[in-house]
Amino acid sequence: MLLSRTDVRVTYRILHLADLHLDRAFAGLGCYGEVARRRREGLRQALRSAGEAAADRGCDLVTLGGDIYEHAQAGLETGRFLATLFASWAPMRVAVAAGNHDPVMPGALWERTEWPENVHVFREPMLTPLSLGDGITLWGLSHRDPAWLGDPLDCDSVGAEGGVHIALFHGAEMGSRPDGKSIHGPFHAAHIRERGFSLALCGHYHRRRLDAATHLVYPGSPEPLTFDEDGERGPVMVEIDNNDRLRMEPLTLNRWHAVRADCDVDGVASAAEAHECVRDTAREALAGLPPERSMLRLTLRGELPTQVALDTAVVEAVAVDACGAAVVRVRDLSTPGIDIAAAALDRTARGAFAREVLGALEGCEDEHERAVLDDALRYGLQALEDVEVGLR
Ligand SMILES: [Mn+2]
Repeated sequence: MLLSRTDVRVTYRILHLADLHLDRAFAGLGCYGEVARRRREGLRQALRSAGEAAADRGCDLVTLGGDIYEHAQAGLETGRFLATLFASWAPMRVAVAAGNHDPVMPGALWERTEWPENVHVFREPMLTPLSLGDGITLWGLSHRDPAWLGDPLDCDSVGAEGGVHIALFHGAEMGSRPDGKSIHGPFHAAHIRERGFSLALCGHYHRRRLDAATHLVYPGSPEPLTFDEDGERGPVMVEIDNNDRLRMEPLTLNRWHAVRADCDVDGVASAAEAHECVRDTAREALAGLPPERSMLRLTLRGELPTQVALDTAVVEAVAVDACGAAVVRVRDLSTPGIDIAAAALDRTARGAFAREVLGALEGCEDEHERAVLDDALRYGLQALEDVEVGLR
């Protein structure tokens, strides 16, 4: 009896992640010592969890879209951690396209570490093919220095001979660049399909983006690295078949949370009243989240009467006490409730001071200089009114 062959596999499963930033210092977040160490261990845990999720879902391949570690901080031990973990994922394959934080340059872990057989590191700064079998080809490239500015999609069209083609690289999609985000590997999403790719698995932008129209995937950073990186995070699961059918599913696996909240201290009568307001805001902001793995940035807003002096460090401690967050950072953007125009009319030293600073402000075009003068006016008028000066 002839058996008809119906078991030809047509679906290929990939778990894609990027921008893990292993060994990050986290000082910019106000994380030091123990908390910073927990955050760094959390990044390693995120990679372990990604591998487990890939295995659970029957993935054939894990793709890494760059910035997996930070070159300046990462040591050989991080290379060993990666090599051991990747080896444990076999028979799943692992494909690496390095980014601007972990470029393939002399001394890079991608160069110094001995990688297990299931790992493929793309080393060229132009898209190079790796056959995945079943007519599917992965094209990857790596940044070779931290300031590479080439266009990853500046290449000939692929796919003239058929098959499914997937691109893997770290780059900045120019049609959707967030304000102020650095340009490393600039490209345009429209070129993905134009160059014959069914899909581009990318890294660089830390916010998740799955674009069904252009077939562009940014998984985002799997754990929040700044206060702006709020919301659900994790790798993206991609299924692609021989007929170019594509399905994308973002996974939410983050264990840490970044939260931003505004606290309105307008017109509070005392520091105690402001602190009460801070407590309420902090508790509300962290509702439902694990406080020991949450980082809160609290912004004070509103007009603060001059007799109320708020010390940022004290406000941070008050918020930590109230909500138990691992990290609280306070930004004081409140304005002093001082009638500056009236103060400038005083026939006192305070009036003379106000006139002097207002005069300097009038002729000042430099933004930084203006901010300094604004602070001088605020602190000076508080001090000369004989109230306690709260530093922000
Ligand atoms: Mn990054």
